[in-house]
Amino acid sequence: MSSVQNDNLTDGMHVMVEALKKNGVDTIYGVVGIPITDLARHAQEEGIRYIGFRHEQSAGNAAAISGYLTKKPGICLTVSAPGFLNGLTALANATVNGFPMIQISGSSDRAIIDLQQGDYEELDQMNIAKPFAKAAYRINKPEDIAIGLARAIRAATSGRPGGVYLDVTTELLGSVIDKVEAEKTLFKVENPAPKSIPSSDSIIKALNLLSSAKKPLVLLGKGAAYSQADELIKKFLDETGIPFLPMSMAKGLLPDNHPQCAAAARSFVLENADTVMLIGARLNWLLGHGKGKHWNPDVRFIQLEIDPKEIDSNRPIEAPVVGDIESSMELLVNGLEKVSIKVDSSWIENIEKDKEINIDKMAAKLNTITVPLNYYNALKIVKEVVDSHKDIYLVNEGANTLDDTRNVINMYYPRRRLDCGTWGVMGVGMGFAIGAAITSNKPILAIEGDSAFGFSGMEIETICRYKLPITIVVFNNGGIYRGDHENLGGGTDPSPTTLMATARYDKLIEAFGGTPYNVETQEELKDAITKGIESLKPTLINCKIDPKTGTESGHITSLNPKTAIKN
Ligand code: OXT
Ligand code: ADP
Ligand code: MG
Repeated sequence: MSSVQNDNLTDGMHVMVEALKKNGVDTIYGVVGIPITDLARHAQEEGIRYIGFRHEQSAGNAAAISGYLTKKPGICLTVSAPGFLNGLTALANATVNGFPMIQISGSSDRAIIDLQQGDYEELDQMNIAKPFAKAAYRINKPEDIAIGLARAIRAATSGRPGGVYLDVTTELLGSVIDKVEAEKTLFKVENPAPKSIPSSDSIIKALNLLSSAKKPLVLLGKGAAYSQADELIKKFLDETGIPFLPMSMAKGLLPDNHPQCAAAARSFVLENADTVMLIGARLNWLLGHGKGKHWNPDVRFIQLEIDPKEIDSNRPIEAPVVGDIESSMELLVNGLEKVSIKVDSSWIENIEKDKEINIDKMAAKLNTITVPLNYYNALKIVKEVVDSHKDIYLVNEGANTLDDTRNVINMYYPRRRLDCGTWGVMGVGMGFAIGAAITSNKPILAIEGDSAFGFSGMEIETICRYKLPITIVVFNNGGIYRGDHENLGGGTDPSPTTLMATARYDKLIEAFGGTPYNVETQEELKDAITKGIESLKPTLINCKIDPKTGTESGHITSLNPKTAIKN
């Protein structure tokens, strides 16, 4: 190692590792190179697990999802300029989704960067990171490392969590400091995400509003899942009998087959609820901004939210409860004895009726056999396997592959469904799968569109290198949305949405010693997924799907400019 380390002296790199250890960081996800290779080596030497990726975006996604699952910031380590930029998409995605993560990036010589004199991998990284991160800091002196890390940890985890950028210059990593002096600077951050207790007035107002409702609905978002207030949320719903609708990543907070779950009557409950209590969910595009034809125009809102700026963002919120969800739920549960919340029996009955209609429609799709398979009859098999492996983590991305999987596959435990989230971003798949496997030590099933898989597919080498229990199913319909589009210009080039339907994605994992399957029938799919999951070994299943099934953009066709849709 090039760094200084003798009896009296140490350097920035060693101090950084000590500061990370002191704060309980047990894993770093990254890609090494100048100037952070020795930092990764030394972290490993000191017992921090280092997971090396093939691309920084996946390392960042792994860090972000580990942050979501643990409430501790996931750490991503990147090299300067291009490595930093590769990781930045994941950092931005973490910020948009509210996942706590810290991207620590090496950077080149400030003096040269500031005069734009053309340094190796020159880039003014901190200023570029600022608009994409919740906060951005640079550490310039070794004696500031512990403070810099503390600022990053607090910013990532307190309030609405998010991605934090931490710039460490080559000079800092190599700068020498007296060991005793360095030791004195180290500390563990005390209570990084303090409780935020809502006012008692806001709790009373929320409960009163609920008690005046006839057709109440609780909308659970991934903020509720993140808060880990699972028992309190369950108690509140059990005691009040209010139906609930989970957003995608909140599925499983209470089991999807819970009698109060209204997922299969989504439109009906949104159109008809007279009072909606949002728990850790934003009224953004995924909820039609809380207005328009999918909403009861007279609906009254309660919102449990940690960020006061989120309140009234799209619709006026009559009863904001600003605080952390755990504290808020505790007060709400305790307040239940003082109010009478009665859900109209006709509301429950009508939800049941709507659910039954949709469940019958769904059953018809699941039970129709086609050759080749389509999304639904393939997902019927995935559903059966998940139903007998309820604790599994499900990673999911694509368009039809995403939307159909979300609706068909029941989740049974909190924080088990990990997907494209707020941005609908492709490329999170392998990073999320790896981050979830490392964090949970449990089997992971990734259901991937063939396009979606391509964004992070090379990480199957990472999966094999670390021998992770990840089973990947590629729904290969030969395209982005569909595989049967023509080149409108009549030329021989494939259309913009076309991919190779004949591709054998299973062959890729063979190169790295994983287990390949190529399947075309329900029986083959069931056998392959079951064996993959139970083997606890890296497995990739290429599942042929009819290129003619699927719709443009999955369930969000309507977001395309109207004239452009060619289904
Ligand atoms: O109530 P009603 O009657 O309305 O019925 C609803 C439910 O009640 C009912 N339902 C059920 N019925 C019975 N049983 C059960 N269990 C049940 N559950 C629900 O079903 C209906 C419909 O329910 P749904 O879907 O919840 O309702 P709705 O109204 O659609 O919900 C609205 C939304 C917005 C909440 C929901 O649709 C949603 O969450 N959508 C997320 C969409 C999303 O994020 N999509 C990803 C982005 S698409 C696109 O951008 C893609 N790109 C471009 C690109 C991206 N994204 N990123 C980057 C970095 N570069 C480029 C690309 C390249 S996707 C994509 C790749 C696509 O190709 P692939 O090969 O990967 O994938 P394939 O499409 O498979 O080929
Ligand atoms: P979804 O996509 O599932 O609807 P969003 O990401 O849009 O969820 O919303 C999650 C919301 O939860 C964010 O506004 C975020 O500020 C909030 N949130 C996150 N963690 C907490 C918490 N511990 N307490 C209260 N609110 C939280
Ligand atoms: Mg596809």
